[in-house]
Amino acid sequence: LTACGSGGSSGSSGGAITLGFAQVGAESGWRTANTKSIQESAKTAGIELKFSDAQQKQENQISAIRSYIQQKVKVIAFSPVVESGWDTVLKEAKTANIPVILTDRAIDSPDKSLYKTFLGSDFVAEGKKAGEWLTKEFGSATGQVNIVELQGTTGSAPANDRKKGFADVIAADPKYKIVASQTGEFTRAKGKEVMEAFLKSQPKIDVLYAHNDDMALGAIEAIEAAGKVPGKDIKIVSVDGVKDALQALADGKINHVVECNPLLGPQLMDLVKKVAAGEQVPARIETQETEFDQASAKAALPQRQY
Ligand code: GYE
Repeated sequence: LTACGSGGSSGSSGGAITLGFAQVGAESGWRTANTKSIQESAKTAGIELKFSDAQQKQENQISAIRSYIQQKVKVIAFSPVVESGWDTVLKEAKTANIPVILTDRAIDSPDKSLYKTFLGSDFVAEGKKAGEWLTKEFGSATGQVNIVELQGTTGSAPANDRKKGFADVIAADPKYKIVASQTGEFTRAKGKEVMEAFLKSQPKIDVLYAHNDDMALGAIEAIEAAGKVPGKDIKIVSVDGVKDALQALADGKINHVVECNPLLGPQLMDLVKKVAAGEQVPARIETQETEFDQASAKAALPQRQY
């Protein structure tokens, strides 16, 4: 046995910051990339990560947060599955003096003292970008433009905000009409299922707006199965920018993709260190992102990590 002089080698008790992270689930390619980014950057930053997957259920996230409070982690971070209903559990964290960081999705609580910062995208801006692409693409169309919309998880910030941003832009011209809009829960399977129903109930669909790529990719299967050509008979715009969607864009099956960056891990770990040290952090940190058309998707694909 060696003397204890070098210390610290026995792992977690050597002063490493413990972070409890309550993830939404594994519903999409975006989410998988986000989880990987968080796990890898925690490791790089020397932060001890306790990670849970809520399978898109708020009650699971609440119990994960409660267990992190009980375990006395140093910092809690989470991506809230829906916007409402967090005050009680966040007050419990506050009482226990555990700082909370929101990542990716916001909450609608007016009490801003319940969390230190919110790191993530501007989802209203993303919806607007999708709407702007559409109004350009169909600018010279003379008749009514029939739009179907696949919404994200009901009550989630990205579903609410992407719907709103898009609606605000297309409201400028009454020829744009959302003829059907339903949740596809941000998954491929549900996107396919709901698109099948849209294709049966709607005699004429000009364009699909999907709140994420996975639902668009599921919908493409439904469109092809119905004997139609995605990207031509029905134009498609979606949000995220995962590899499979950029490939579909390069292949002409999707027409436009608005990027939402899932690689939040490194920035999150910086914030964790700062709030653990009691430092002030900005109340809102926005992610930088772009948009893809066919040419830029082809250019981006070889280096795309997710
Ligand atoms: O767009 C979707 C995922 O909250 C931004 O959640 C995230 C969204 C993302 O399931 O693919």
